[in-house]
Amino acid sequence: MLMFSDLVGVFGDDRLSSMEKGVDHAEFLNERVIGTKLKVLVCVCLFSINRHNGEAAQQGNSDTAGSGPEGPAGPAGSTDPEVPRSLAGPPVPAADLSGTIYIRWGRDDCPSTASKVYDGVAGGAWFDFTGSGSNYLCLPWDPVYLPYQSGKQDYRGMVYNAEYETSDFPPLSNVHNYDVPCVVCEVNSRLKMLMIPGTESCPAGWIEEYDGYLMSDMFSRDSPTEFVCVDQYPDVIPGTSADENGVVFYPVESRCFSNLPCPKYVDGGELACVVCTK
Ligand SMILES: [Ca+2]
Ligand SMILES: [Ca+2]
Ligand SMILES: [Ca+2]
Repeated sequence: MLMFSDLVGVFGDDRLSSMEKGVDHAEFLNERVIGTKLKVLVCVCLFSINRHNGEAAQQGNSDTAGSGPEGPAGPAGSTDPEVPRSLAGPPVPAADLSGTIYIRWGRDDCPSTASKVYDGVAGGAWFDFTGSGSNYLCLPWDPVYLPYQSGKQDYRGMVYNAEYETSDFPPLSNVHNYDVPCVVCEVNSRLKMLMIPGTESCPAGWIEEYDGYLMSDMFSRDSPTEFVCVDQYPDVIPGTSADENGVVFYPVESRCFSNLPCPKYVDGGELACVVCTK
């Protein structure tokens, strides 16, 4: 049971002084309840005024953009700007949303449709090894090493230079055994890049970057390479005509043994290719 003495520590001096003047206990408690209700009423009124002011301000803003029916309440959010930013990812400048890159194999210059990122020397895994990677690499002329273990270790992949293997292919026989340059080209005004094998022209609406011959390692290797498009007019790295192999670039023929749509595809025809952007 609540004792009068217990109230001494709860109510202020005015309340205590009125009790000291003879207000009985029940009357005092009744006044206390009414006072509490008044406080609640004041809080509700203040909340309503604040809310009304907020809605009025919001209405004022929406009026400038045109008014409409009030939509459903959205999910609870945070005013902390870092919360929605982390959910949506960092803002990306519009300029970074456009552009693409490609490697022009066999050249150290980009076509007029693109700009050079860097040029270098083609490389890859040794043609007769069964391991390491299978893709051709465009290695920069000036490598920079992180701290490395000196000497040659067995538990490694291995990268070598690249050579054209085109002695029996008249259009490119002049570059046979020369090492292969490459260049990475950047296109800022188009988003998409596509290498199309089997043709030397791009579909309508696409821009041709370069065309040439489809190439890969020869068919009988234990470790195949990828297919890439080597420029129709390839350059060479001067002074590299020695037959040193490394990773090698051979022309690629279409064959009609199975189900290519021949005779549109020529049995034994070295395939063209084109790199297109859009
Ligand atoms: Ca060579
Ligand atoms: Ca060779
Ligand atoms: Ca042929």
